[in-house]
Amino acid sequence: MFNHAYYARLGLQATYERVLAEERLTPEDGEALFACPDLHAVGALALYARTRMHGDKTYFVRNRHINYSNVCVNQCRFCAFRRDTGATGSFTLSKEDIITRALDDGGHPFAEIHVVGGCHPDLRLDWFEDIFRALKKLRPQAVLKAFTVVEIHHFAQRERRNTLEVLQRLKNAGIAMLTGGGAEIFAPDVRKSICPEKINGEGYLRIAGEAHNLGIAGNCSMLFGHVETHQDRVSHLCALREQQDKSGGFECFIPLPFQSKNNILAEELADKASRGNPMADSGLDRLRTIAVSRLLLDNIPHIKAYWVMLGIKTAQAALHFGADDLDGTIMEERIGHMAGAEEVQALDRRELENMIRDCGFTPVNRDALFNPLPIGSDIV
Ligand code: V47
Repeated sequence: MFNHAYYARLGLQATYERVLAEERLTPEDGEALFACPDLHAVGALALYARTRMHGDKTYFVRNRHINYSNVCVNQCRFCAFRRDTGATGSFTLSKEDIITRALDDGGHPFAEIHVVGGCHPDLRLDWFEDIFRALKKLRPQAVLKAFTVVEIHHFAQRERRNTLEVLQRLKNAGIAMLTGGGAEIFAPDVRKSICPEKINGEGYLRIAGEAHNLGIAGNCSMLFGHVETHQDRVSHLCALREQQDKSGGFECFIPLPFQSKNNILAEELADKASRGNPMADSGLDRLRTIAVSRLLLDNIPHIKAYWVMLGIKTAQAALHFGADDLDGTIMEERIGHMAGAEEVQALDRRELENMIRDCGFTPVNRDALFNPLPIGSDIV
């Protein structure tokens, strides 16, 4: 069924030919894939591209997320996590709390320690440097992954330094990788309406490029399913692809479906939905977005099906729609759960492996940088 003639009937003949010839897709291809009525035809192309890159491998990581604080100077309208200093529900962990969480690994070091919070008004860069140095000493095997580009910009502004200096200091303290959050949607009008204080798209990409040039890898992401259009998604993906051509440090792309509880944006959208919002969230839209991401991002090795925000069942289906990574054990997560994510807080290694095998793929235990780890290494 999924042959040349069928794609020609769908108006996707040129796209189909480009995928088979391993040629770069155009933004118009991306938009045609979003408009195509047959989701399976789009998914089949993404599965083809995913299989060419990774065979039947699906990656997972034994990791621990640590949210150091939810106090944040920004007021992103989609965020259910942030609080003002001293507000009900605000928290800031002590250095000791952070280290205790990272060491709570049953004696089997996590392959990734993932540290994010908000743009805190008071916590200084040297406070974090001490923590990362201590963690690196106590768990030299763990890859330290911390902050988004947005926090790098925040430290630079707050401490009157340039972003390169902030990045170099974090690298010296042991950070190997930046996390992928904070990209949201680059389209200036949408960005201004959903996260007005956040650094703009050009700034995001510039700092990501600086990190890559210093040898700090990173992930990248897109927050979708709110007020953006398909065209905004395609432009966002193409901007990431262009940056990757220049600096090459993005390991993985994470499509983050908007979680619609406890945030102002969700309230506004609920109001619109009652009047027939065409962008209303659906599982099928999530799968399609993952597939189009795989097809457009030909130079970013991995696509993550983040089970926390997609839900476990959709994350499993996503492995057939272009994703090749499930993220990991997580242990504790607040950003998605406070915004309505309904999955458990943690999965263990066996559960992740079974999820992958049940879908017909071969699990690969990895570290944060996607280096495969030896079979049988460390059980949690
Ligand atoms: O930066 C916030 C997003 C991000 C909502 O790098 C929301 O491997 C949906 O970036 N609905 C944090 N998304 C999560 C993140 C991440 C997660 C897992 C792995 C990695 C990685 C990165 O979550 C934020 C923001 O973009 N976010 N609120 C919401 N209501």
